[in-house]
Amino acid sequence: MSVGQPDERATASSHHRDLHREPPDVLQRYYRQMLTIRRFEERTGEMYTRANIGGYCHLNLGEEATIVGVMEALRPEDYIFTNYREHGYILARGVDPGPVMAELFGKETGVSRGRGGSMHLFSAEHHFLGGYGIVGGEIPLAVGAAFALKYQGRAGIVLCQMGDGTTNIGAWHESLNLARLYRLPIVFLIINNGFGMSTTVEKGSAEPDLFKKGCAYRIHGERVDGRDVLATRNAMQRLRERAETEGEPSILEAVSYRFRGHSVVDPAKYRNEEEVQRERADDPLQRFAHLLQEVHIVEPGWFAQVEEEVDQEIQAAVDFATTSPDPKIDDLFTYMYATPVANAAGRR
Ligand SMILES: Cc1ncc(C[n+]2csc(CCOP(=O)(O)OP(=O)(O)O)c2C)c(N)n1
Repeated sequence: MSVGQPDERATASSHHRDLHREPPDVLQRYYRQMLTIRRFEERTGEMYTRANIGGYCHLNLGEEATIVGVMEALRPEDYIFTNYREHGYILARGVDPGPVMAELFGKETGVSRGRGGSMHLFSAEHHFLGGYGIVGGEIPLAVGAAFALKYQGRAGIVLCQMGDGTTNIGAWHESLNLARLYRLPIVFLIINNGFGMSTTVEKGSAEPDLFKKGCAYRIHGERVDGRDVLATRNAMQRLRERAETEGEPSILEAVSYRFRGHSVVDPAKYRNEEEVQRERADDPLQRFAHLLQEVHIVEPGWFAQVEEEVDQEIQAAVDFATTSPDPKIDDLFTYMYATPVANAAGRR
């Protein structure tokens, strides 16, 4: 498996000296956001096994540094499209954990009014345009949004997130072609967490260096250590700038490891325990905590305090979701489509 051992020449990662250049409050914010995603996902897994959440549910455990890194590089005018493994992205975009958890519970107070669930989180106000359950489904839509930005002469770019397995889907290749032909302001973010369900990158892709897969379309690609929040943010900032000012679409491959199974119900029997333990030992959150401690950016007791605050925040989200009302049966088809659909209620 090449995950965790990305091509050194192509992989950027940060060091102690990089930390000294950053304001301490910024670094503390990054840690807090990563911890929020970690705790949110752990509680989500628990809520699923308690049958408070139904349907499909995929967690971002192990991908927290990538998420915070890329989202911190974006601006409010940018738009985000993701696959179904998106809880962390919408939290990092600034949406409260309460309405996100309520959506997973299928409640009326959820970000998609409980009609979407885990795979279809959405907030137009935050320019967060989903959450898609069809592998690769988000990609042509993201390219369309990038086209609209350019056509309307608006500022901003589109971030199009996907998994490693998605790079074998035809729609991605068609989208890359159009993105470069029209010189659209878009960054394609590949989360290389090692697996598309149970299939390794090497078994699924003839070119396992995924960041190179845009070469047929003359699209620049880079690989970054996705467990390194600063390296990921820096790479994303550069590529964002290129997309906006030069109309150069690009690919960013962030390498990490999926700490749990594909979805919450997958026992992941296809991986051996030794590999899982080895990869978990390089936990992005712990790695960042050690760096912060080594460069004396936080006071003793700070981690425990943040831990407590985040736990309380996520508990409040769970309480909000638990006490929120279900959608009314008569309303179940409301908000499903932008325009009226004939006999929608009759299909109940
Ligand atoms: C078009 C389509 N084919 C198959 C599936 C079933 N499926 C769901 S997730 C998945 C694997 C995708 O893996 P990857 O792109 O690496 O994303 P990750 O789950 O690692 O985030 C597959 C095959 C689907 N949802 N849509």
